[in-house]
Amino acid sequence: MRLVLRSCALAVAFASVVVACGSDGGSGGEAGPVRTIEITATEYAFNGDPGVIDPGDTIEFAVENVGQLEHSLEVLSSQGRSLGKTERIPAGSSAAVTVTFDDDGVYRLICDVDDHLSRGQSASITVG
Ligand SMILES: [Cu+2]
Repeated sequence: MRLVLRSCALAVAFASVVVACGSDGGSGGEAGPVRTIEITATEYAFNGDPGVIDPGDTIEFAVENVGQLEHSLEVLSSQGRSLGKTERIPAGSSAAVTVTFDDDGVYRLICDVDDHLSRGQSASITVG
């Protein structure tokens, strides 16, 4: 019982720190600086160099479709939860999606257009 009470007090203290930081910041964004990673999409692959991504990093994936078909880029957590995705990108066009990686883990980039994922259009990104 004492443990439960103690963890509640900690949670309240942490929440008030977060609120204080938010009101001081003023710039609106709660995450760190955004870094852009350029990705190309084609049939049926993603190419690009994600470099090193640490927990807490906010990444903009700038996706250029250099293939002949529509593609998209969706980021999935290690639990398979969608963290964000671009719209469908016509051939020759570009789109971007911004994702914050909160935790260590292996994340996936997939294309959710038609059967592209089953054709192998995915990549993995290791964070931390
Ligand atoms: Cu695709």
